Parts: sequence; structure tokens; C-alpha cells
Amino acid sequence: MDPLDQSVLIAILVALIAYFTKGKLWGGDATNDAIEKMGSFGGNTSDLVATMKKNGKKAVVFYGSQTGTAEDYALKFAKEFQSKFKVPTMTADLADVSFENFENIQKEIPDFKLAAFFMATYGEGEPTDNAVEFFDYLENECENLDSLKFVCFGLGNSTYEFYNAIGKKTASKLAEKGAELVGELGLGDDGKGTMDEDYLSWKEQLFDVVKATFHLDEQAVKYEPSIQTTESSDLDISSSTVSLGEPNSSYVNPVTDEDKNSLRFGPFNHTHPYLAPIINTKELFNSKDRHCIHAEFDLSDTNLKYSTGDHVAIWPSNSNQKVSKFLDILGLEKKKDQVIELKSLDPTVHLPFPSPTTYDAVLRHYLEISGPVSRQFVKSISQFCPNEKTKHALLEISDDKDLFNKSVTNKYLNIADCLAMLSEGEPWKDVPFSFIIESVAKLQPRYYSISSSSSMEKQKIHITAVVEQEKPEGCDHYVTGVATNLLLNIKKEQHKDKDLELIETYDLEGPRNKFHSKLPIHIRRSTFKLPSNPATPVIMVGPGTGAAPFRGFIREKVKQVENGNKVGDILFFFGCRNSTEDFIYKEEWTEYSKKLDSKFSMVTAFSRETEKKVYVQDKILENSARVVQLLDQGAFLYVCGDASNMAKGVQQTLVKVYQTEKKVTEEIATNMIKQLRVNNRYQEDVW
Ligand code: FMN
Repeated sequence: MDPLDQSVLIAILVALIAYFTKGKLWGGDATNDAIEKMGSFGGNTSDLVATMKKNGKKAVVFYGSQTGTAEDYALKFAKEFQSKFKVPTMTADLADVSFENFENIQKEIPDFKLAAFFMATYGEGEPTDNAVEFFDYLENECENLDSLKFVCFGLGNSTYEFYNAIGKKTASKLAEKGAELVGELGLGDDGKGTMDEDYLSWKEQLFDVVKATFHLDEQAVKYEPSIQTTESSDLDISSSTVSLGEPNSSYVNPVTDEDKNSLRFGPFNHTHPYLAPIINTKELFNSKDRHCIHAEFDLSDTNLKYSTGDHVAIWPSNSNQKVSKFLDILGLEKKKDQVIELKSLDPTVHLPFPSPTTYDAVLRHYLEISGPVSRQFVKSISQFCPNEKTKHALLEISDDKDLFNKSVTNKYLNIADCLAMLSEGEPWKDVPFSFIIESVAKLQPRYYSISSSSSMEKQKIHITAVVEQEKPEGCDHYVTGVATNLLLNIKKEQHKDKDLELIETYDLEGPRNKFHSKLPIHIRRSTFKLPSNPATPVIMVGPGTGAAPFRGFIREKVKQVENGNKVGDILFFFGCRNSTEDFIYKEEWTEYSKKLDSKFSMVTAFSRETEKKVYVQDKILENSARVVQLLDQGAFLYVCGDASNMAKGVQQTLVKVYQTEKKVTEEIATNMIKQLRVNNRYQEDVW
């Protein structure tokens, strides 16, 4: 059987497995995740309709979300909809509810209004893990949704080929089943950086349509808490039940064997990470002001497993400077260690993190306080301005999209920066802390492509991360990445590196000193995998930290050779600025080359060494004949790195390569590339 036949067979097998397991083998965490999530903060998988009936809800807002953005928009939409139209509304993670009675929702709940869907897209136009089963329901079980009225907002990125595929699919599948779309399908675009404005304009027109369709009265939106926070008079930070930033309640005071075992043996997922020791860190760049960290996590004391090509999620905390600024602007600096107790005022609303806790822990470990502030958030906090002058300034910028962009977005202000700018530093003491908890997005884990090989290092996970520290034009401060600067801090501490200047510092000891040289992690399974036959050739394109998974792949290949396997050719295109500053793992590639003998070749593109910039795309073109020869032999092609420019550019280059080498038209070449994707022989891990 030639390699082409083999790959066709593999593709068919992959498709069959996907069909029969409904994607559960690799989206597999979806099921486990859902179960874990339910247990974590009191959620349930009860029948959706029964839950709504029991709690008097007349509308439901679902979210299909991987990294929290869709969830955040869904929660805000539900709150505003309920407050504006006085319609009791619940939000639901699509994986947490069962749809068995969904077709009867209108009959079962008199005066039911609508279902809203906030749906993100991933991979090659695929649903998020928590939406997989919902589509299974729509496609296989659901028969008739004639009486349902729904609204839908898709969250996507136009630099991806399948832009907002899942938002569009949700709307069309529901319509196919007879449901009626109210207003227009909303599409938010991360690629253009307009998600917030796309949402606001969709929502504004939608609310007019909804009001007319359901004959609703409109009220002024007022904050109505779903969570109550109370300062505790009998607990302090030394109390064993108080969460000081632990990832979930089982970490706070693990006394039972079950708790202790779950910290070591999992199952680990996005609600329950493993606290992994960091046993080695090193700098990969040779530069004073740019950093790239190699870090190694130790798995020898756990049964957490990964396989080459997977992603690891790192749970960061916010920096001391960011936490302190936020506490300051709320007037809470002196009370930072005050214990607060959270109580849900609505049985369908789950607490987003363990309680009791402290103000400092909430801002340091649980909320996303470093990111850009949205116009919507600024509008909603207007009820709590410290004085009239601030209110005037706030309404002026929050009502004017362009002014907001000019004075907030383009200056890279986060929430605390923006509030301080509006009030000229005066603390916002009237903002209820529950409003902050309900309005600020949850701090999300950051995902990295694993750069080690599970065959070569079963008990270690390596990552390769560029430290985000930028001072964009027109900005008077550094814009910093949360997790990567934390890693830089850990590296400095481990190496006692006095000369390394830090822009931000972190509490490296963590809650109850549990985080010393450790960070919470979990694994996300990926479909980005080497071909199962070691003899199949591979072509890899990974400039910058796009090289990370390929370091893992190549280490895997070295292991295959050590195990006596015959390996196929490996062609690796790598790019960076120059050969002396950011050529990561420079010495390692030579070592791999020796171990893999003539099988491994690496082609480098240094963009800043010659007058004309050279990128990986140029090098692919230069090596057209070799690329096509390998593809003709059945090679698998992998691309990792920047989605908007590089990955798109590589695809266009490959079309040109086929056109030249095969002497075919652009259309035929494009179809040949498409076919590679269909056969799973063109895989991307891009962001
Ligand atoms: N958006 C698209 O429109 N099409 C895609 O194929 C797509 N794939 C993505 C793959 C990755 C690895 C990432 C990080 C994002 C992708 N996106 C894609 C963009 C996300 O849908 C968008 O960022 C969304 O806001 C994420 O929502 P969430 O945080 O709720 O998961």
C-alpha cells in the first residue's frame, strides 16, 4: 500500500472513529469536564425545562465557550435582558443541561420568551468542547422546535477560514428544526478586534426587535445582584476554610483521603488542575529586553498524562501591581485581607469561585483584571460613580464609540486604569463588590503547545513561551501578558538572577505558600498529531514559538529511531528575526540532526539579517520541488504559529508551489491543498 493509500485509510478511520464516538475521544475531555464542572460549584445536569420551571425562569441564555469569552457575553446579556425587560432569565453552560424536554419548552413554561445562544468557533470551524453534545442532540435527537424563538450571537475570528462557523451553524440548525430567529444573527470578530462593538450594535438593534416581538415594557437598566457578598466578622485569613486563591474548594483544606487523592490523581480538567512543580526554567533569547522562557513541569508525583502535540493550560495569577491598583481604585487596599462570604441569590446562578475568600484573593486569582476594558462595562458601572464630574466624564466616553476608542482602547487601559482616569484617582467606594464579581470576566488558564515528547519525557511537560511585554505606539506603559510574566518571575527566582529587570512582580508563594515553584496546570487534548506510521514523511512550518510542538515532534522522532523504527524524512521550516538573538533551541536542532542522520533537514528564514525581509513562506517557495516531492510521497504537513499572517501566507504559498511544480491552474492547486486538509494531512495549530 503506498503512503497516499495509507493516509486515505487513516483519514477514513479517523472520520469513522469521530463519527462513532461523536468526537469524544479527543474532544473527550468534554464529557469529563462537564461532569467535573457540575460538581465543582454546585451546578447540575438536571432537565433544563424542569430547572427553569422550578425557578420561574422565562428565558434562557446558553453559551458554547472554550476560554470564557462567550460565557462572559452570555452572562452580561442575561443580566441586562432581565433587568431591562423584567423577564426572569437563567444562563446555562451547554454541557451542564440535558435537552430531553427542550422541544416542549413553550408548552411546559407558560409565557416562555426566548432562548439565546452565544457560540464560539474553534479549530476548523468546530464547536467548543462544551457544545459538542448539544450539536449531537440537534442533529440526532431533536425533531421539532416549531414553537421556539431564539437569538444567536457567534464569536469568531475572521482570520480563520471557517469564520464564525458555529454561530452560523447554530442558527441554521435551529431554523432547520422549525425554530424562529428573532432579529439578526450577530457575529463578533476577534480578528478585527471589534468583538465588543459588534456585540453592542447587535444587541442594541436586537433589543428593539425583541421588545416589539414580545410586547415587553422597557425599564432603565439597574444592577440587580445575583450574588451577595458579606464581610465576615468571625473569619480571618488564618481560618482553614477561607480560600486564599486555591483553584477550587478541594484545594483549600484537603483533609479527607478523597480530597488528597484528587489533588494528586485528578481527574484534572478546567475546574480541577494539578499543582505541578516547575523543575527547570531557562531563557531562550539572547537579548536584554525580549524574553522567551523554556519551563519544565514535573509529573513524577501524579498520574497526569499527555501525548505529544497536546496543549497544556497554565492557571496564572495577576501581578502585585495590577492587584494593588485595582484594590486602590475600589478603596479596598487597607481591607485587602478582609474575609468575604459569597451567597447566590438565585438558585440557577453558581458561585464562580470558592467562598469564603478575601478581596485580595478574588482580584489576584479569580478575575481577569489585566485585559482591555469594554465600553459596556464602563456604561454599566455609571450607577456607582464617586461624584457628578466623574459621571459626566464617563457618560461622555461610554456613549461615543470613537471617543472611547481614542481615550481608552487605543491607550491600552484596563479596568483600574480607566476608572482612575475617569475619577482622576478618586476611589470608587460605592461599587458593590458583587458587581465586580458579576461583571468582570473570570481569570482564564492560558494554553501552550507542549514542546516535549511524551515518549522521550513521559513525566515532564516542556513549554516554550515568549514573554509578552510591549509598549505599543501611543501607549505610556507596558502591555504585559499575565502568565508569561509570571513565568519570567519564576525563572528569575530559580536562577537568583539579580540583573534581570522585571516590569511586574508576583506573589510566587501563592495561597498558604502552596505555589512555591509550582503552578496549576491541566492538559487539553489536541488533534495535532504525528502520523501513526513513523515512516511517513513530515513537513513542519513553525516560526518563532510556533516551533514549540515541532520540538516535541522531533524529540518523538528521535525516540522512534532509538526504538529501532525506520523514520520518514522530516523537513522543518523555522523563522525568527536573526540567528543570534531569537533563534530558539539553536544548539538542540544540530543535536537532533545528528541523531536523525540524513532524515532531518531544517530550513531557516531570518527576517532581519538581509535588506529584504525573508519569511518561512519565501523559504517554502525556494524549496518547492522538495516540498511537492515529499507531499507526493504522502507527507503530512503541519503549521504552527500566528494565524492571521503566517498561517494564511503559508497556505497561499502552498497553492503557488503546486501551481509551479504541477503546472496546474490556481483553482486546481487550491483544491489539491483542500484535499490535503480533508485527508487530515494538512494540520494547523494556530492562534
Ligand atoms: N474563530 C473562527 O471564527 N473560526 C475558527 O475556526 C476559529 N478557530 C480558533 C482556534 C483557536 C485555537 C483559537 C484560540 C481561536 C479560534 N477562533 C476561531 C476564535 C474564537 O472563536 C474566538 O476567539 C472566541 O472569542 C473565543 O470564545 P471563547 O473564549 O468563549 O472560547
